Amino acid sequence: MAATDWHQMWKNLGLDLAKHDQLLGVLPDIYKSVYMVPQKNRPQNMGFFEFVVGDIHGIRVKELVQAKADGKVIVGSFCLYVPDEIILALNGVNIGLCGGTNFSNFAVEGILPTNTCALIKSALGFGLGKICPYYAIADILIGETTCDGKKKAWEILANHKKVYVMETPQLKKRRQARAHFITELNDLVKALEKASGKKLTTENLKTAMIKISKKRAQLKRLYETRKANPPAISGKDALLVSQITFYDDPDREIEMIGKLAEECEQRVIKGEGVVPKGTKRILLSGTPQAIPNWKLHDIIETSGAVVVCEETCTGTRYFESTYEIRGNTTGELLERLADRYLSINCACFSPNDARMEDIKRLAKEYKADGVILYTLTFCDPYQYEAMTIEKELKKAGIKVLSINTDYAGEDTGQLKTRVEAFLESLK
Ligand code: BJ8
Repeated sequence: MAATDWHQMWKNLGLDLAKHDQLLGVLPDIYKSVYMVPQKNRPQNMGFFEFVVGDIHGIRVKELVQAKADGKVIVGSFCLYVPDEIILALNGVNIGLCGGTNFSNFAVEGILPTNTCALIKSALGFGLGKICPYYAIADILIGETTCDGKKKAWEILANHKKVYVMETPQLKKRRQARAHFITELNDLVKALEKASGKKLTTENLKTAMIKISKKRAQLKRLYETRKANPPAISGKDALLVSQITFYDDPDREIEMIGKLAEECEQRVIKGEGVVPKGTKRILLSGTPQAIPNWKLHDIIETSGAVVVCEETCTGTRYFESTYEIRGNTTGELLERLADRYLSINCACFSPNDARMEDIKRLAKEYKADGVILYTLTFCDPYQYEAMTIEKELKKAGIKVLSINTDYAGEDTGQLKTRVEAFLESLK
C-alpha cells in the first residue's frame, strides 16, 4: 500500500517543507541501522511502535489536527513535572516536545549559546526551524523552571509562541515547597481553563488520573519483564516504547503497551529473550533520551550487553511514582498530584539524595552487572550528580562507567571502545 502523502497537512501547519523532507529522508536509514539490522528476535508487538516511528509526523499529527478542530487544546511540554492529568482533564492533549537529534541545530545558531545542552538545542531548533508539526500545532507550550538552560529557553520561545511557565521549587524538601508547588498547580489549572474554556472538576480530574495511572502501569509491567534473565525485550525497544508514549494517544498506548507487555510476560514464562541468557546487564542512569536519541543504547547493545533498565525521565522516573486516587475536591486531588510529582528524583532539585537510593535499588532489582551514568554535555545538574554517584556506587561495590556526550556521532568510536572495556571489566 502506498504511503500517505502528508505534505499538504505539513504545509498548512507552516512547516519548511524542503528542510522537513530532508529530516524525514534521513530518519528511516538511522532507524534501520539502529533497530532493524542489529536486532534479532524482537517481540512481534513491536510492530505497532515500528509503524508509529515510520510515520512519525503523519497519522498522529492528523489526529491532532482533528482533535483541535473538535475543540481540544494541544499542549506542548518538556518535562515530567508538567502534570499530564491536569492537561487531559481540561480537554487537552499533551505532547512531549523534547528533541533528540542535532539535525535541528541549524535553527538555533546565534540564538542559543554554544554551551547549551543538546536536548534544549534540539527542542528549540525543531520549533524555530519549522520542522516539527507537533510544535507547529500546539496551542500553548508549558515550560518549567528546572535547569537554567530551560528557564532561559522559554523566554526565547515566548517570542514565537504562547508559553506558560510553571515554577518548580528548587529546594523541594523545604516545608514551603509543597505549598508553593500546589499553588503553581492551581495557577496552571487556571491558565489551562482559560485556554480550553473548560472547568476542572473532581470527576474529570479523577478520570484523567485513572487513565494516566493505567498508562504508567502498563509501562511498569513491560519493565518488569526486563528483570528476567534473559530479558524479554531489548533496551532499545523499551526505550522506543517510552519515547513514543510521550506523544501518542494515552488510550492507544494503554492497549498497545499492554499487548507488548503480555507478549513479553509469555516470553519470560517460556524463558525466551532477545539475547542469550547471561548477557551482561546494564542499568543506564541520567538525562532523558528524547526520540530519536538512541546513541548510547545502540553502542551498549552492539557491544554485547543489554540495557535492562533506565533510571531516566524516559525510563523509571516516568512511571514509578504513583498515588491513590482519593479526594472529594479538586484541591485534595491536586495534593495527590503534587506529592507524586515532587517525588520524581531529578537532578535539577536539591538535595536529591533519593536518586542515589533509586539507582542502587534498581541495580539490584534488575540484576544489573554494571551502571552507566549518562549525561549530556553542558547539563550541569546531571554532571554534578554523576561525580558523587560514581564515587558512591564504587563504595557500594557496584561497577560504574560515567559517560558525557551529546547527539553528534563523532565520538561514537571512542565511546564504543570505553563501553567495551567496561563490559570486559564486568567479567
Ligand atoms: S524532571 S530530567 S524532564 S528537568 S539535559 S534540559 S536538565 S541541561 S531534561 Fe529534565 Fe524534567 Fe528533570 Fe526530567 Fe537541562 Fe540537563 Fe538539558 Fe535537561
